[in-house]
Amino acid sequence: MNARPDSASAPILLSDYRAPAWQVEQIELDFDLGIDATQVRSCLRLRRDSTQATPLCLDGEGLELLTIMLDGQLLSPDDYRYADNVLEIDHAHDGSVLETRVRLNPAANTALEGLYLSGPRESGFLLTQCEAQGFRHITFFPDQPDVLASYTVTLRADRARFPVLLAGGNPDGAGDLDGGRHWARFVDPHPKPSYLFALVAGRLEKIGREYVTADGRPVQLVIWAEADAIERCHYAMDALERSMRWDEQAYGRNYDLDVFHVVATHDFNMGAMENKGLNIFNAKYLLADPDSTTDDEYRAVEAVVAHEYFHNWSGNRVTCRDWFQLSLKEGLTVFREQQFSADMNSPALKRIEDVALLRRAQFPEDAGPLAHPVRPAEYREINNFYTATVYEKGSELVRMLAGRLGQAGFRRGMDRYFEHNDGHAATLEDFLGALGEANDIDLMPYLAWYGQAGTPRMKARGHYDAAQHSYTLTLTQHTLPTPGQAHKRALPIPVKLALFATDGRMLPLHLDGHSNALGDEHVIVLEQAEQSFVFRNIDAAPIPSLLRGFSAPVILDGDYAPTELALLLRHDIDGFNRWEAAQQLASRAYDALRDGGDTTALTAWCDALAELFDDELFADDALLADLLSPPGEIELAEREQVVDPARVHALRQELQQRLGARIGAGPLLRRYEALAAQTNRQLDASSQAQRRLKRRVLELLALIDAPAAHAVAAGQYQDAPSMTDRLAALAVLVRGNAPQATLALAHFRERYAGDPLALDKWFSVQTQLPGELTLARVQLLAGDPAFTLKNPNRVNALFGAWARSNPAGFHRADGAGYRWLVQQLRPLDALNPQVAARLATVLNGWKRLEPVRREAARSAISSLTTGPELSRNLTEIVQNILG
Ligand code: 0A1
Ligand code: ZN
Repeated sequence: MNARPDSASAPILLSDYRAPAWQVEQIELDFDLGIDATQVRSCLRLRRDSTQATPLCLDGEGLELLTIMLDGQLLSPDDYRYADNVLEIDHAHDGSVLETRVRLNPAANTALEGLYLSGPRESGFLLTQCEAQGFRHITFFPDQPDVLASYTVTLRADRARFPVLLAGGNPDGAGDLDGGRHWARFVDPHPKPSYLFALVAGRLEKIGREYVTADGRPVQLVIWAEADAIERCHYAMDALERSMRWDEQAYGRNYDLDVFHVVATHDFNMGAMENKGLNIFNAKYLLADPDSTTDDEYRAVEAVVAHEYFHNWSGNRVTCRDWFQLSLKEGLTVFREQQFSADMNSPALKRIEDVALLRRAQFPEDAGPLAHPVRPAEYREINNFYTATVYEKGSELVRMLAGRLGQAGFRRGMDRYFEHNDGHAATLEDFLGALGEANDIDLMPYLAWYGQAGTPRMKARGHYDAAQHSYTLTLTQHTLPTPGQAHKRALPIPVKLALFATDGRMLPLHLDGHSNALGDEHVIVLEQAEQSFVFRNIDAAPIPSLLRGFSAPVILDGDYAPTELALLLRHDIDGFNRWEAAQQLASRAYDALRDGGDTTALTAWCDALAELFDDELFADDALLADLLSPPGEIELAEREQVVDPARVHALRQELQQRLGARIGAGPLLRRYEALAAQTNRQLDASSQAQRRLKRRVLELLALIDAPAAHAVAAGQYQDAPSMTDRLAALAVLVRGNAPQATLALAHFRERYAGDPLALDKWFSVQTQLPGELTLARVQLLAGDPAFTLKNPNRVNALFGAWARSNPAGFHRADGAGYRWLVQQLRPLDALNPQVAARLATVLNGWKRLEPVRREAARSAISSLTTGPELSRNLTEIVQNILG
């Protein structure tokens, strides 16, 4: 239903939750599949909660109702009402069987929610997306996650047009029908909520593998894709097998059906979907080969395959009571994936990558008008709440709990959580309760984290008392108000710490209140607004290494001298905190450039990194690449009261120039050549690390000797054996507006014309043109024949990459960027409200822009509040952003 921004529908409140009056014990679904017309017959066996007098109400959106039968009787319109997306039926009782028939038009479904067509009508295939509320676009049903039913699904279709028929659950027969048609049936033995239903039908190829679970169940693993992509699914198959083994070993969780299907589509609103037994993936997170996939994308494929697989327990076997509990499955599953990826790759690099994402995507969300708690108290459109806060901050909260319990305790708690809630729709209280009870610890104080928006700011101040040989660490916390939450409370903040002597040694910790020595690393918990911790037997003022491994999602003000940060950067053995010291030092160097005057931090940052760069004993190329990267423009902007994105960009460029100059063009070039001599397309850690450092070295070189770097990049582009090297070179050419860029872009376009995922990169990379040049290029690309608003990946590759990854290019002082983006939002919203609403969130930070841009952004966003109606999705985002 459409709504005007000024007449928004009433919000849904967590406090209004009531257990459903009607349950569905069993659902039989019959699909008669066609591209323009699909008929769905659904048969529900109902259970009524006798304590509630509520009439039977089923959700249904955009359904063409054909017939309704209740207990074998055809209903007349007097017996039901279908209005405002609710079907209300009279005379149903406990044990009633309700049969409805509806007709759908999948080809007309551009919102990609419910049943839709992926690809051209002649050759594309049909598929479903039901989370969060897509099932109501398929049939009438109480479409909420606390209604768990057993599914029997029968698909019928023309055999030539739809040779492959799939649904979730185990196969339960298939055969021919008259007239060139065929059928297939699937039965899911595990009751599930409607959002986990899925079907797929069309011409698809497969790769398969047999897997035997730790408890001895043989499982057919099958990945399906269109013919031109199927050979690019082998990496995902390996990743799936690794994920299944890991979940058995790390959590004792076995797979529970005889088949596990995975399908790739190019038309998908999100990353992937964990439908029971039939995962559906955005092709971007499933297909991989060295010629078209970068190293970062390989890791993303592995992570998303694992994430969806892990949902089988954290989400499917134990699901959510209501959508407010979304982080119960998402935060937990992100955390499980992060653990898995850390085990498969480098733990330090994974942590750096995840924290960088948190800071880039979640901290700004938490600091702006869209801030919301990990468990929101209200929403209007649930699809707007698949956010970095629910996912990434949600994962950080699980990490804190896991840290509090220790490895064995967390496993004990998770075992209890899965056992006690298996087959149920649970809440965050159930989760914290199970973890706590299994360990005899009250974890309920951590619930406050789930209900409070905003990133806590923690200050640390140290005082050394030479006479007492003691060091007092005083921690304070404060969280700024967020929309609807003026007053914040103190949260339990676990701070993992170590103390370093000035020679780089870690000191043994003797903390007041603890009789025994604590080793050289310990977790203290800040529970109040201010608390002090006293360490004894300390012979000289130490340097604290705080929040090791990023033990809590807070913003730390550590009051360090630049030399202290430089010491941690050299000596900390916690890889994450080493990087963190470099980030802090770079931020201070940035402040120095911005404010003029004292350049101690800038010098300390450059010197420390130049020393590491030259240190032949420092062998971790990937970590070195990350150490050499200052915080991104979005993170640096978060430090400013008033943001001028062009100035942030210029200062960050200057910062990197200073670093490049300090290391020197000669050493950079020599290092580049040494790394380039090892070039290959292997995926092992050291080959990936070599490519990562090579890219960083080339980027630094481009800032101090552009002609030399561009010549090198042009050569690298031509000779690159992998997409990682090719795209890195192309990005350097485009960002530097190098003369060689034109030819390389033309070559790339031609070479990858038939590969949508590679073509997305061609669109994205050009959004990185510097400054004023960007908008004209983005406009030109929007008119390219390969551009379409109908494909979410393409929209994100162009508009998303422009607005998110090139702030200086997007935030033009004349406001032309905002006006043009807003113009695109209207037609996009008419096609696909989810994608439009998500894209609109790029304007989240407008209130902190400098006055000229702020006014331009406000006026552009406000223009959406008049004129033709917007979707509920976009309406909610626009209203909240305007505040
Ligand atoms: N549960 C999926 C994410 C997802 C959410 C909504 C979707 O459609 C609107 C699709 C996917 C996950 O966490 O992977
Ligand atoms: Zn998920």
